[in-house]
Amino acid sequence: MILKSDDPNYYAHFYNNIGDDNKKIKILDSTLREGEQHPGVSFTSKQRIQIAWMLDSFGVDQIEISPVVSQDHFDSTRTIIKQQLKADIVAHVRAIKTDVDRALQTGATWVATYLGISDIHLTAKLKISREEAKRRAIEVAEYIKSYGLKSRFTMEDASRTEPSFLLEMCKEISNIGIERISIPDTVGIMRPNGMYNLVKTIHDNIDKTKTSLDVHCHNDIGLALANALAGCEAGADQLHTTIDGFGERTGIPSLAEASIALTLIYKSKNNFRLHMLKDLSKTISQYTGLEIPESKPLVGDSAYKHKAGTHLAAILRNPSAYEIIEPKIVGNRRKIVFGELAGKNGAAYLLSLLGLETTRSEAEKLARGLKELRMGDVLELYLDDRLERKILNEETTNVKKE
Ligand code: HCA
Ligand code: CU
Repeated sequence: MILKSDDPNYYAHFYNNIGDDNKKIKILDSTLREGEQHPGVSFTSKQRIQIAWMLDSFGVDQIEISPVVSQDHFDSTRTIIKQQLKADIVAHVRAIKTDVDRALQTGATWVATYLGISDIHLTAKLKISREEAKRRAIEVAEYIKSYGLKSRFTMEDASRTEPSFLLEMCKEISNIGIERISIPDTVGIMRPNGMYNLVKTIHDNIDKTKTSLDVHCHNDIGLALANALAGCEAGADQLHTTIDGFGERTGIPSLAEASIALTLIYKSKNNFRLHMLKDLSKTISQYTGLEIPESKPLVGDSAYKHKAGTHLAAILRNPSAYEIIEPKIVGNRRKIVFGELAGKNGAAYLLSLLGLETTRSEAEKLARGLKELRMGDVLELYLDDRLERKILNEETTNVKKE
């Protein structure tokens, strides 16, 4: 257990009910499949291979890619499988035999098939009955097993599927020996407690020695990660992410947020190379041309920027006052902003960086001057290692007594 005196986050962990015995929750990253479904995103084959290497080196458990989108995707999948990465490469296809055949041709050992089973998907998309959907699912699942492949079956639109039909489908698929079932909230309509109930019902009713559960939650109301984590609390042991959360519409949880949530506030055991997170995010932004919002948690440029005078005063003594995890852990950097909100402590620190000692009234004068400039933020500074040492060792923020 974490020692109270050492850890400023101690009481938060106490409320979060964190012990040392928390189960491992795995991550499947779907940047190469769901991520490419984001409007405007299309990777080159080279980029896909590089992303797969990076994700593998980061330490995700599974990497998902669709080999059926185009010949180019097929070739990328085949090449990625040939790299013999540590992560499982999951070929994601429709629940159709010909798609499974195509996955087989890539050399895949893991295949995920998906089938929309809510009434709206059955009528508006597939134009088949529930009975036909069940027949198709069983046929494809048995087909996959006949090749000795490991596989996942996705109950697409699970959150809007009639509960007894959903359960019946899950039981059938589990009995065939399919290793994983994905329970997606395809349209992002769940609240955390609802996702918990949905996953718990399935988890309580399937043979857990045969089948484990994935959760795949969409972010249409901004609850994707909260819902995915609730699903894991209810019994799922793997959640889906993409780098920066790209995906259909508003996407799914971001790898950075999910991996830090699991590590920091779920204490799920893993070997993630968290320091790669900022670079992963930068690489994806470069490849997609989509900018990472400043305020993006953990990897955004303002995730570790401190501005208000009261915050600066505390940060300059001990960054834990306003940071739950150090920026270098996720490969990001701490910045301080001097301007109209800097206050006398910020002003005194600014002067101390220039080698000037300040009295209280001088510091107050400078703080007032910064306000009267009416220029908002005047200066931003990275607190690199050298400056951080200055904060922590030299008490530079102490204003001289007059
Ligand atoms: C899709 C649907 C899917 C599948 C999720 C999964 C969803 O775009 O093919 O296979 O776990 O959100 O339901 O992404
Ligand atoms: Cu999805």
